[in-house]
Amino acid sequence: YNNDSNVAPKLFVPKFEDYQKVYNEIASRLEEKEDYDDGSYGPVLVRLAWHASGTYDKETGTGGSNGATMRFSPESDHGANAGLKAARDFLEPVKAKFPWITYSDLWILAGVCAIQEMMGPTIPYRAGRQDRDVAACTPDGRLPDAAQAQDHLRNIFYRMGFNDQEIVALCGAHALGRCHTDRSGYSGPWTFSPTVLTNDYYKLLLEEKWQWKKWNGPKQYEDKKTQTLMMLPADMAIIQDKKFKEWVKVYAADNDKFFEDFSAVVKKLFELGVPFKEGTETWTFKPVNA
Ligand code: ZEM
Repeated sequence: YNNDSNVAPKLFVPKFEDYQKVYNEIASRLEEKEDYDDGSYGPVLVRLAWHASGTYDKETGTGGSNGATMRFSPESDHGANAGLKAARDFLEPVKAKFPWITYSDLWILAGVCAIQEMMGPTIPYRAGRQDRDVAACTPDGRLPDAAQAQDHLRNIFYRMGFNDQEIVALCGAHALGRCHTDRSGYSGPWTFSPTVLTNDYYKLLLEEKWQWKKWNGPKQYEDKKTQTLMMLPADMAIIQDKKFKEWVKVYAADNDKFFEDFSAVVKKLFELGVPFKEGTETWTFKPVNA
């Protein structure tokens, strides 16, 4: 049987080393493209991974990071996802170079890479997400609305399976990035170092005086002192709510504790709705530029 058609095609089974190569490629593109926004695509990559995951509904098992259905309309056109094309486009050349990786695994790997490269904690990662088609798009309205407060946050995040401590730990991601008037309508960064992950979000929430910003845009807060930082009504809700505020104090006082809890809760977020095969290994990637 010296006939090629009788030879089973060799399946490429990617290993840890292969995913580390993809990680390295994302990290080097982050370094290279430093003329974007505050100097990094990192924050918008984190937002992409979060919006891919945060559609999860634990009752129906729908949504979550398995599927990458934000590639398709209607999900790509949901108001909450405005501006995330920048993140998806950033990753296209990476997908082209490593076509074996699914979009779903790539978007989450990019979130992990961005957090680590922006000096955040190590985020353990498992591979195995499968892309799904347009039929798996989730309905609009599953992601939180920035104009609302604690009841809404609890409704939305309990639906994903998170508790109060986890909600507050997740919000610390707002140490990164900014609001864009042409995306959400809101404006400005939460911290003075939007491309470095720190617990400053919690410190600023507690330590600064916050006032309504006087402008024609949606209702948001600004810090009284410099009027350059912002908080969304949803951010302010976590110090207006007694139970949430206890966790804000914990994370404001202890960056190590924030990093530990943030790593655990982001791993949980990024794995919502993913049917991993039994025995799937958990990997940690070596940071490149951090
Ligand atoms: Zn965000 N987020 N988010 N967030 N978010 C924005 C930007 C970023 C809420 C929200 O309405 C907004 C989480 C939770 C919540 C990031 C990560 C995570 C923006 C601005 C808004 C309006 C978008 C724009 O204009 O570009 C609300 C209401 C939340 C509920 C608590 C969680 C959880 C996150 C990750 C774990 C990040 C990194 C950004 C910055 C994006 C960028 O482009 O700079």
